[in-house]
Amino acid sequence: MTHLFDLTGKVALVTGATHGLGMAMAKALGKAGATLVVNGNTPAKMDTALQQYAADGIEAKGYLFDVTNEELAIENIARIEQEVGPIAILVNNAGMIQRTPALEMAVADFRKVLDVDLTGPFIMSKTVGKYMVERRAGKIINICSMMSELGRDTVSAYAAAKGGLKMLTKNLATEWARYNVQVNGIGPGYFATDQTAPIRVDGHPFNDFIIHRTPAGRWGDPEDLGGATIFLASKASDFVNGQILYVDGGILATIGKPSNE
Ligand code: GCO
Ligand code: CA
Repeated sequence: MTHLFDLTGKVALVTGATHGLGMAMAKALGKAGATLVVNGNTPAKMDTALQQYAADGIEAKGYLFDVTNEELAIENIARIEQEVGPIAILVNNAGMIQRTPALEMAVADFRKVLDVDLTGPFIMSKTVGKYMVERRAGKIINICSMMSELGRDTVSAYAAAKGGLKMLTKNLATEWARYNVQVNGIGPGYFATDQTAPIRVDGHPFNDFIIHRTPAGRWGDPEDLGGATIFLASKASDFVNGQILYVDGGILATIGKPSNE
């Protein structure tokens, strides 16, 4: 059975993989045998990241470019295809969040979040998808969020973008399933990363709230995403199309419980 999950020889490109969930998912793919290509947008972060991959026994190649710039995406994808090999797996992970109440949110900031979290994945999927459709083979994994399903104070742009990314996933799955390209998503619950560091500090009311609100009773460890990532990147999911696999410790399964229980 294990050959179903074997990624040996497959080129996997993970965007925003210089840290956090992107790095954890990329490492899981690397450990399953994939040849890793790491995208980032900050030169200093890339150097450290490649050392961290190497320390884990994973040889990764880094490509620095902004996923919201179509011209750069086209150019860099062509280079990766030439220099590393045909991209078999694309993980659209690069993203950003801004926590501001809607009434105070500048429209320019709203647009920026939409650009990074939704238009970026579209640009990358379109660019890599062109090669995948031609080859009649490919796996695209869009990193969604609890905010693909739920709202919360201060994250209007992020929720709009992640809800949109869920529907982009279903739409691309619809268009490309006939070409043997599977487009699916992962919806992480609340994970211990840099992104959540400001709301995770001990004593912060949100920290206690999340632990209480999550049936598993804890923040996710980035390594908890490895299995879902390998599944959606491998032969095991060849007839799975347009699904969002929520890895959330049970958050979406429940309405929650009173705060004193
Ligand atoms: C927030 C968090 C979330 C998480 C994650 C939840 O402020 O609510 O940062 O947005 O990062 O995406 O699934
Ligand atoms: Ca991040």
